[in-house]
Amino acid sequence: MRPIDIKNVKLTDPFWGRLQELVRTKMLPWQWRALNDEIPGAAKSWCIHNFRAAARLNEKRRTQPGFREPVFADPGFEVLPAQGEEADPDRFYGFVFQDTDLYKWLEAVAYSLSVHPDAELEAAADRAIGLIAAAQHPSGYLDTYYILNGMDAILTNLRSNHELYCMGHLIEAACAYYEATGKDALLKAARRFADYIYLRCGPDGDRPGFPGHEIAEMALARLYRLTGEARYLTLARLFLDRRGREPHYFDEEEKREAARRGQPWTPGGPRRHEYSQSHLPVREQREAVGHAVRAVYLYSGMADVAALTKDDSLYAACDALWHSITREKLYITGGIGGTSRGEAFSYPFDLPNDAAYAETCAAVGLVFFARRMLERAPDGEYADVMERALYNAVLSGMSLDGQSFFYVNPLEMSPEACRRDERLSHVAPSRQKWFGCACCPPNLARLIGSVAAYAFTEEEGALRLNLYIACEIKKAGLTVRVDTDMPWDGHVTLTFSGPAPEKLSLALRIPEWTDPAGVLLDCPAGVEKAARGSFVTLTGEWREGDRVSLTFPMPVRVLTADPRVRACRGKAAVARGPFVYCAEGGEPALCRLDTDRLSDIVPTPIEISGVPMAALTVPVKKALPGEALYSPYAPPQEAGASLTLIPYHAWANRGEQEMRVWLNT
Ligand code: FUB
Ligand code: ZN
Repeated sequence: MRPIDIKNVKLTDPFWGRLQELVRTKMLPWQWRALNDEIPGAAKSWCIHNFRAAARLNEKRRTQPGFREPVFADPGFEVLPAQGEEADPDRFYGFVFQDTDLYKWLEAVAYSLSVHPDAELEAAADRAIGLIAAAQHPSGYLDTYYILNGMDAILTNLRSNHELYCMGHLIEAACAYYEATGKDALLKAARRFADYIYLRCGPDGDRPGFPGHEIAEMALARLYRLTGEARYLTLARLFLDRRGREPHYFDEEEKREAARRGQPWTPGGPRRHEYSQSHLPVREQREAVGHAVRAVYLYSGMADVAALTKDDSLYAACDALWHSITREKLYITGGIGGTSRGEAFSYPFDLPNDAAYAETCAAVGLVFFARRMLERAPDGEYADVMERALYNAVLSGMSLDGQSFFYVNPLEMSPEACRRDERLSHVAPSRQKWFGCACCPPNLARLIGSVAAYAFTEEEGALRLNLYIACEIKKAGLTVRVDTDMPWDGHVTLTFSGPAPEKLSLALRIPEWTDPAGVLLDCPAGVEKAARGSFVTLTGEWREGDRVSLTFPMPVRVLTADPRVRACRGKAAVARGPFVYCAEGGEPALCRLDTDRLSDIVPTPIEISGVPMAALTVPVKKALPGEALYSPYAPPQEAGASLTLIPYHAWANRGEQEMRVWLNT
């Protein structure tokens, strides 16, 4: 099955509708200003600056006879103006992958335009696309870092310098923009770049490498689906197949560079290629390792290529990697990446709560991977994990007003520890307006904007609801209206309309957070019901006025972790529906859940930043401060108290306060 075309879905959902409107009216304009370095006090993006500089340079190339190309003198991974110096309008600044911030922004704009025409936004996007096209090198190559710093060094450092990552994001944006608007200027630029890369990195190219930071694989698969051009799929597959082969391409690259500099080559540690998931051929990979964003982007690309080439060995690796993540390396929030060292997966069950990395982009990438696994098989586990990540680790990446962002999403945060503990220097106590490395904010915008493609999958004659989001779905001649009060309560009604009866097989997910025995399903007579894993399938002919109603009990759940997760020993987390809850304020470190009174936990309405949601008040025992640092053991002196828990994604919207997901018991 394939994701639904989001143009066929009209969201009416208060939860996701608010978020999409926030993306359109606040985040996209805010991010546009950020890309133009117009937000006072925020880290500079340099993104538009770089494209402008590259466009000017191209103009000189075209018009100045005897123009001298810049010669690459490695300016580093992040280039900033020297202390006290003015920025040079013709130089590249920022991280090597800075271009991608604009591409992600454009992709998010495309999704927004797909469902909500906005002439002003589209005009701004078209201007940005004009700038991108002007910045493209005459060869088709397009990465402003090298265009400005020296084309002589392109494709010499695939391990680190992100050119193929830039291409991947460009392709994603181009496909989305074409699908949304029918305009092909960006698609042409993306295809020219991809064609150039095919020449250099394809089967007969002189640079037979693969991306150090994945995304090109899934992007090329998308470009192949859109254009039908086989070489894009060939290239995607080559990028997968070349990983983990000896001699290792990245070692060879480094050797060449060392030789050029007249230096000896010394290999890094034996696990050095785990970081980029190139330590083993992809079909032999079984454990999720290395940089977490790269990993889940790779696994998504593997699933795409597996689907397109019917490659079961690739799917087998996807299955194993999925299990490695979900059985051993997944935070309860759906975050991934247990260590800040290399922004990476740690070893199994190493999921520290305060030192968690759990980058927003990694959770976004896990949603990508989950969706692709779900396209292959209606296994509710994929949808459960997708939902867990989406409603928790992804959304915690942004403030409720959409104007500040977390890069790192810990499950426990003490403002004092953040300020004073060097080991937690990667953890921020509050969201930031922007980042020098701003991968996360536009990733959020593009995912929120396309959420319908994750909620609904389809094929001819079949529609699957992975998530329940209020909307109207057009499916052939039918319109299916979904009314629901999810994510806060578990009622769903589907109402059908259409000029003539139509056959449709409808798969509805039974979420893992419900009590399956209590699920109530009511559907028209004559419709066949069948259980398929965690989906119930209703097959029949649907006609005007037909209704299906579903009620999922949404109990408060008190959860525990596998005892091997040392950070969670003796702790419990509280969840309801798709949301994981956290305590914010109230000195949660001093409290323990009063486990005799768990049935007292009931949802109560609360507003945070003007956004209504459900809080949970939990009874706790709160320890009184001791008289000495150490004393002979005696049961702790405690007083009865309560803690107000809020959905995890909504933390840090009320100032800096201690936060924790896992409560003592
Ligand atoms: O390397 C590009 C992006 O920057 C990664 O995906 C993020 O983890 C950040 O390192
Ligand atoms: Zn990120």
